[in-house]
Amino acid sequence: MPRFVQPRAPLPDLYAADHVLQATLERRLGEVGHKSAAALLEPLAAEAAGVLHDAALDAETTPPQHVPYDGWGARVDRIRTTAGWETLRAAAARHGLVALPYEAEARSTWGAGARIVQLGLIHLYAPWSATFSCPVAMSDGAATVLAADGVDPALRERLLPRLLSRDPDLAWTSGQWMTESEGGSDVGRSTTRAAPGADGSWRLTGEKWFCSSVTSEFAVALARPEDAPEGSRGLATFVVPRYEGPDDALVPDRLGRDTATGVSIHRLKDKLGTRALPSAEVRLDGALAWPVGDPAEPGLKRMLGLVQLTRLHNTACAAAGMRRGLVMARTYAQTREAFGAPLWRQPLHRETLAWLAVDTEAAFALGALCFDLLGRVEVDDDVDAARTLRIAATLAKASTARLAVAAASEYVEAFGGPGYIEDTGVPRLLRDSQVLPIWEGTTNVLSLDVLRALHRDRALAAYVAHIDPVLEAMDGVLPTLAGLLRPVRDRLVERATAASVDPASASVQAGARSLMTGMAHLLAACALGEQAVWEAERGNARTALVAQLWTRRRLLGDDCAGDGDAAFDAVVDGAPR
Ligand code: MFK
Repeated sequence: MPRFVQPRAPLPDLYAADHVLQATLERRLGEVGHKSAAALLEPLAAEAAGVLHDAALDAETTPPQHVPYDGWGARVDRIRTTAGWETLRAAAARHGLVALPYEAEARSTWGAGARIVQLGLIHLYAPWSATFSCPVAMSDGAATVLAADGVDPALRERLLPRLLSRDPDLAWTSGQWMTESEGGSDVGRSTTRAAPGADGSWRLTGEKWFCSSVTSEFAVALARPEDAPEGSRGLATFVVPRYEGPDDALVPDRLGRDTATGVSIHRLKDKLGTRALPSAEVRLDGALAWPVGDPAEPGLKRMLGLVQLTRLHNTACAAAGMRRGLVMARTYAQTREAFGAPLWRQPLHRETLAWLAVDTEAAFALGALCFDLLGRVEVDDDVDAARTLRIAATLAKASTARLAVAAASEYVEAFGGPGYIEDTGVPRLLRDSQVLPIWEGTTNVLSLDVLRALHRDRALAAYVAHIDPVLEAMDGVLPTLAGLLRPVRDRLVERATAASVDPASASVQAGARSLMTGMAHLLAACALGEQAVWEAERGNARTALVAQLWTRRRLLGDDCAGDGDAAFDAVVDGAPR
């Protein structure tokens, strides 16, 4: 009897099959803008499903290695990475994953929408990048920090063109050395010290505990200048070169370069996931550093400019990872038969995938909202967008990371036994998703950040100023959805108002995660609702259905049993309604 082998499910065209991405680009960029964005996104999608997919497999299969000493006993602290990792690095540069939103041509083509095009790039690249998305995120954050006011122009001129280069031989990436073992979330406890030198440079001494992408050419680091006060207000932001010697020497043989004097690597982290990404414990002993801005000004605020960017990337990566799981599970459901029918024709499997698709679309809508706000801040100097982004970035990062972990567990299960087997590539979805709620602020830390934003930064006014016009726009076109959302809005505003009065009280803090989740899910419903109004006006009620399912399930606690199966064609496969 022939041996049964489950047919391998082929990957679809990742751009053509992504109706949500396409509809978002069409609305936010217009027909012409969408067309020029597609010219960039289609080739990347083809690479992601081909050469980058294989490169990621190579990078995952052979994790990076720390080589502390050379054969003669000299301390070298080299990190060996694979050819696959290098391919992913080069692709990120070539496709302008970091560069595009800073480029004059992109800004003149898409205006504030350049950030939406970047979101499309991240969406297609990140899930197939073996987490090269992490150095991409940190480099984008570093570029923003270096471009900000108050930065020494010479430092900016030396580093920014490298971060924004599309030439893989010239392009650099940046790390983010923030975390210390005393102060992971509580960054104010950091103990790394900074001492000024005579030439404008500084020397840093201390221990950095979680330094991802430790092969990057430099890192943005926090340290406390001598005589600065304790706590977060005493910290300042610095750039630390990772390698010794003049900048140009870094280019020909990046990984063979000598580690900078005063920088040493204790070891690489043995992590649950993101295994291709070299994350290290780093010792600084008088390491050379350059201040980013005036080291006498409170530096955490500058660093949080970087962190806000990485939180947005985290959101984009969460949604993109969910999309990857959905694509894989949907194609598997097409090829896998059990109990006499392919999985995708079986009501309970359809129900499961449909709800995952709803969550994926909501996460993507939140990401698109945030990238749109960011673009408007950068290109249009939109002060209102900046206020909304302050709270939206935190809500989006915290809520989508949780959704991504829950979804990844379901995707693994959707494959049955093969989902638990390493060389199917499926378990990695779960392992890699678990980092999303941890780095760049845990769910609880970000929930408390929401309280601080409500109390100190008057974030509720910005939140309401964003939500209310969306609800008004829905009134005429999608009155049922608006009718469902209004009481939710009123209840949440009441809770947020009460919380903002006394954010330090035990009961308010204990309820912070629930408040954060409610506010984030309402924001997502409105992001879906905006898209739904636009589509409904063009005769398609597909996203209205998604928005309504999301609202009933995530905001009203409705079980909605069976509704996912009925909505499968529209929600999962994008059939118009
Ligand atoms: C896939 C892509 C992923 C990318 C991966 C990158 C891997 C990198 C690995 C890592 O480095 S992960 C480590 C990241 N660490 C964190 O995210 C820290 C988490 N902890 C927090 O966010 C805490 O809330 C915080 C450290 C900010 C609390 O410290 P404080 O001293 O209580 O801060 P405070 O007083 O709330 O804020 C200090 C300043 O920052 C204030 O400005 P002023 O000094 O002018 O008053 C705040 O307004 C400002 N600020 C705080 N949170 C902000 C913010 N500004 C904008 N957005 C925020 N969210």
